[in-house]
Amino acid sequence: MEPVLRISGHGALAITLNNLTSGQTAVLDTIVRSSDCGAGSDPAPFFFSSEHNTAAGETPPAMVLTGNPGQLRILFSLLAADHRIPPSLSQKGYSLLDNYLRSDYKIDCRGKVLDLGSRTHVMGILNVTPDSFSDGGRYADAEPALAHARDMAAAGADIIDIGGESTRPGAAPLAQEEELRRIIPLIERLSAELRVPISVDTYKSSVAKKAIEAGAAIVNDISGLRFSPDMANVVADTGVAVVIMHIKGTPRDMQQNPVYDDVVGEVMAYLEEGIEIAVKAGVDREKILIDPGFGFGKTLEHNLIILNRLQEFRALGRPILLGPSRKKFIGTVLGIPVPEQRVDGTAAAVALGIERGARVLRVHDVARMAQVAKMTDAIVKQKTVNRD
Ligand code: HH2
Repeated sequence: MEPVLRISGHGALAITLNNLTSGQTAVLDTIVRSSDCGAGSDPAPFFFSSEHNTAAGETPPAMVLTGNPGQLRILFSLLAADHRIPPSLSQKGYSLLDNYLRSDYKIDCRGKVLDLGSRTHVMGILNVTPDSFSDGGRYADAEPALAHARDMAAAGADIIDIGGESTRPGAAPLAQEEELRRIIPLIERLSAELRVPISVDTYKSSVAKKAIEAGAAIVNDISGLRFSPDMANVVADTGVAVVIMHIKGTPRDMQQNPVYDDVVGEVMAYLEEGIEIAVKAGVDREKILIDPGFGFGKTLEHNLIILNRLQEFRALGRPILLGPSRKKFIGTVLGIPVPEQRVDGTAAAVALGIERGARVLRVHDVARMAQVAKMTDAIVKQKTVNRD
């Protein structure tokens, strides 16, 4: 079995290594013990067995390697020079580190460049639907929809995400003609009028194609390019940016007892495969964003684990978009059944998400979440400056 590596932490990082052979573990142990890797005033790197995995029996325990980025780079260079260790291990280690520490993401959306490294960006939600879980019916007509999009742009939205089909739990698929009827005139108007890029929230490649012709610069696909076999080609051929989101099941059945062995590992694997599907079809990797998909085939606990361990998704090397806005998991924790009253809970999820690496927030309450993002950015930036 190939070694599998995971990373987390800031300052001192922790890399979890699964599937190491006992020989590889012994070599790594010797290398770590025999070198402080230029630790200086920092603690020396540490290599140990992860406790919660040692009772597993036949499967070797997960090992954990800790150290600051400089130390870990030195360790991987020592590993690369050791013939007993497969070269893939140190290569994976280097790319894991590079991805995890990367923050200079810039997404070119048909000439409108989103500099995600400079600050957290806000994607304002425009649901042109009669039945969305939070704002269904409010923007179903053209005039209120246009006014809301303009308001969100004025309030600080960096992207307007337009969706014609609700994907709330239990929702049935909508016919393509109706979805197009709802969104295309708005996309035409708003992409011509607003300075911010327009994103289309659809999993249908035929709808995405027409939306791009109408001016959309981003495809936001809740199925991560899986529901429409042609979606990756449409994105590749048109050169637009794409959000690859994780879902388990379909909107209709996704909340019927979703089960995972390892929710973070499985969601990451799905997103990684989605990135490979896109790149294979010819999509520029630099135009891909990833999203763990809050509420899409996840229990309350799954959503909380994902948010708590969001930093691990940075290992995929693509900017993270988060969509916790007003969702049920927030209502469940707070005991608030009305989605519009979940704004403070959304703010908590947004602030913590940014601290753990989210670069784009998909939200209903643009003005308030733009403030939360600005304040959280200021705190997070300060921490980074002090560490340097
Ligand atoms: N959530 C919803 C829809 N699209 N796209 C991304 N990338 N991430 C999300 O979390 C996400 C999404 C569901 O929320 P909403 O659009 O407000 O509701 P509805 O599907 O009922 O229209």
